Amino acid sequence: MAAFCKRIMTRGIFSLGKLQQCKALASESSPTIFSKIISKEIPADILYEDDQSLAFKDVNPVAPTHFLVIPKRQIPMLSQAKQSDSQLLGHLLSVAREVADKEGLTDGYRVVINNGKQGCQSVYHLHIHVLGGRQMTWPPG
Ligand code: TR5
Repeated sequence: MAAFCKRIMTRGIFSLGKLQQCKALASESSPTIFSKIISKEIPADILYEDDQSLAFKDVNPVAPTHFLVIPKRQIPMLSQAKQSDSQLLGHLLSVAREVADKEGLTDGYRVVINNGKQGCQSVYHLHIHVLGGRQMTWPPG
């Protein structure tokens, strides 16, 4: 699909429907602000880093403790993760637990992945939200 999109967008021969699909694909697979945080072009409050992952404080926290765990390799969203990403996905959860411990979230915390439009995802680089330091409610909005 990506090669097809490149072809029709560079040649300018396309149907409107296909163009919309290609634009959506482009925004979901393009590097995001998180790539610049990984490369340190943009500063972030980094809590943990290893060769596969990074954890940093959310710039717009919705809880007293709110940090994100991301893979360094860009997977746009959970629904695009492959079977071969299983180890990495497990690792991200493990990092979330380790950083939550370090941040002192001893009374519990919430782990969230927003996926796609209806999941309210705004940055198309897979990330795990970890929220804590206050009583959560259910269901979420
Ligand atoms: O809505 P989703 O699940 O995609 O979450 C994206 C999260 O990224 C939001 O909670 C934002 O507050 C957070 N975010 C966005 C930016 C940003 C960030 N966290 C840390 N640092 C950030 N920078 C430097 N720039 C952002 N645009």
